[in-house]
Amino acid sequence: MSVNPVSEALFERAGAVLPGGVNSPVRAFRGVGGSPRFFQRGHGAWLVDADGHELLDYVASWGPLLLGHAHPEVTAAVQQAVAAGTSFGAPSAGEVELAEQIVATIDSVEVARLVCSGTEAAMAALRLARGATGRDRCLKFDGCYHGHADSLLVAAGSGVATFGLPDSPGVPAALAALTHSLPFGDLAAVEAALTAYPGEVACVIVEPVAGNMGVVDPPREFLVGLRELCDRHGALLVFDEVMTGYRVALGGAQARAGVTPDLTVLGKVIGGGLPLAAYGGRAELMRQIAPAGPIYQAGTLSGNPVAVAAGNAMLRVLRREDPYPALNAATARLAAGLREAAAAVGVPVQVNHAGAMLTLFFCDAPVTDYATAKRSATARFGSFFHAMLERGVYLPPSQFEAWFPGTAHTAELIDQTIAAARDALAWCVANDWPRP
Ligand code: KE4
Repeated sequence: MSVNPVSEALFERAGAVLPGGVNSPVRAFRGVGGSPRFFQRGHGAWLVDADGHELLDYVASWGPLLLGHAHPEVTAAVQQAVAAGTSFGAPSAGEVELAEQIVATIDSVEVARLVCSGTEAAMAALRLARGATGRDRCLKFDGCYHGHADSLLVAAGSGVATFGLPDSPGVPAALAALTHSLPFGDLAAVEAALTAYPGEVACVIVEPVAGNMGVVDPPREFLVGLRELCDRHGALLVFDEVMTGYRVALGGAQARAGVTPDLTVLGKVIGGGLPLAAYGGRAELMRQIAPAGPIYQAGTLSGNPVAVAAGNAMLRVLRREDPYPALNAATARLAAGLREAAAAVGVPVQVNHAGAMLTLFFCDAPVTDYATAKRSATARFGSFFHAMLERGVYLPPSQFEAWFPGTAHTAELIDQTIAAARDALAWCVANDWPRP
């Protein structure tokens, strides 16, 4: 007898009308097995699934909900905005305020453009880099994800400086060949690629703290080195801070590292859970974007008044309350507790964290890039994921994702999570890591 009959029935229906029954692949539980939970509401650090189970949520809508579900100020701002209409297709004061808040908090951004998703923002930043430099190639890193635009859905080629290969059917090989995917953290590989294609590389795009291979916080020297190499070779440095922006620090990973990119991609937190993202940088670069300049980018719902109301409320709270010292301490406490819980049952794990993002890897050696991340025992993660779910804790359903603590994860809830992990790990070991 299923304990999730409503979720399972909904998933059955969804499968008939949605690819894989979901609107984004990672939600389908393919990485952990079993049938995904459907949810009906959230409050604070909690989600309530379709069958009424309350779950302690570490997905946080994949990062946006740094202030938890249904934060009163965000909810009130959205309710007030939506009562005035859902969209004008014309400028509104809220989008000016949000751009001003971004400029006031992300030092490298003088001008920003609002869009609806991180994919859109990264795609536009890449087009701007190509248009501004007159160059076509770009460099990215294995394990970093920048949304699903064709030029960024590219896997590493065989050699360090060889062409990228499509990472999905439908991505033209000729386009993928203009993107080179290199080992994360490998400055020599970056220099080799820049040297192999002199004057051809428009930009280097990087997650300054990786979250999409699981969390990998590179040495600061890596980011400093990218800055120096980009300057030496005339390429633009693009920080994809969709995940790290306003999560690892108010000023993003760039403030935390003290490294200034030419362009910054933002999303998630700045939308407070609504479809909103942005890209920005120096005025002389951004003013090349239409209609100020010739590089085209547009969007029906860009700067949507309801979405920017959520974003403005989020950033007002973050700038007023400075939750980052407490968020960093809570995440570090969770990391230490998870390490102790695993050690208590003799399970080798690596727990990487930065700011308010964390990943527990079932791996016996440090995880410093995608190659080492892929050494993780993903089957063990699947067992652990379900054991935690049964103990009321909802983790991201993939070994290669980040957990997202927020301001609603109190010390008591962090301790509750650690206790659940201790019990779940012991159960997994005693039952030889069962699959769902
Ligand atoms: P969206 O298009 O999903 O809004 O943003 C794409 C994106 C860009 N850059 C970074 C660093 C990102 O992490 C993302 C999206 N992150 C994933 C989670 N790893 C979103 C979850 C999903 O795909 O459903």
